[in-house]
Amino acid sequence: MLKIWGRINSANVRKVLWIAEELGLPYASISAGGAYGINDQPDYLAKNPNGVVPLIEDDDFILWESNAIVRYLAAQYGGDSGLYPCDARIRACADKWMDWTTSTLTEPFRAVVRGVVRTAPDKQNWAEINDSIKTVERLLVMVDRELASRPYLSGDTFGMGDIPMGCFVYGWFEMPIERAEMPHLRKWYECLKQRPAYQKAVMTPFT
Ligand SMILES: N[C@@H](CCC(=O)N[C@@H](CS)C(=O)NCC(=O)O)C(=O)O
Repeated sequence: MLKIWGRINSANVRKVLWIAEELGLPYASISAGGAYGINDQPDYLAKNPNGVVPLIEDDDFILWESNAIVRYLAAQYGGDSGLYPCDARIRACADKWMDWTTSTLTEPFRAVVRGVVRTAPDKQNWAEINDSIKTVERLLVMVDRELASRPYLSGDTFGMGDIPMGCFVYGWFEMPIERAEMPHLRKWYECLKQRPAYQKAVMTPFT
């Protein structure tokens, strides 16, 4: 059975749980990282020398790097679901949003989560947090614009291109912060919230 290593409150782990749920794959979720540890142990490091989560074991196939895992599972088990688009151009656009989420959005987003959710209220530095919120907002405006002209980041139908951003957007809308109005982003998020796989894998306590 597919094994998914990683604490479920990590956005990168949520991506993998979500695609597994979308595909209806049976899997075992193994807590690791953060307070669970394990990811600094030799056995784990032998599988992922980066010492981070997520990691999957699909029989004897081991893979780390969350977007690569989402692509692999969608390609290997997606059949004609469209989760892994066949058309090279549609797939390239999905890839673009997946990689942009990781390369550009993740760091400023993490700064907001660290400041708001993972820092005790009496230690929070709102000047710094607000700077990070502004950076994230400036980036999300690009996503809002994209979603003005198409229903999904994967194109006309839901697909792997929606998965990384969908995991971050959950945190964005659930954190107790003031947010600029982004109607297309909000509409897309409301749409994702209707998906049983999103409810189960992503909409878990935001800690
Ligand atoms: N680029 C990697 C980043 C993985 C990463 O930074 N994972 C974080 C959690 S989101 C981690 O393992 N942090 C250490 C820990 O949780 O102990 C990926 O997308 O898989």
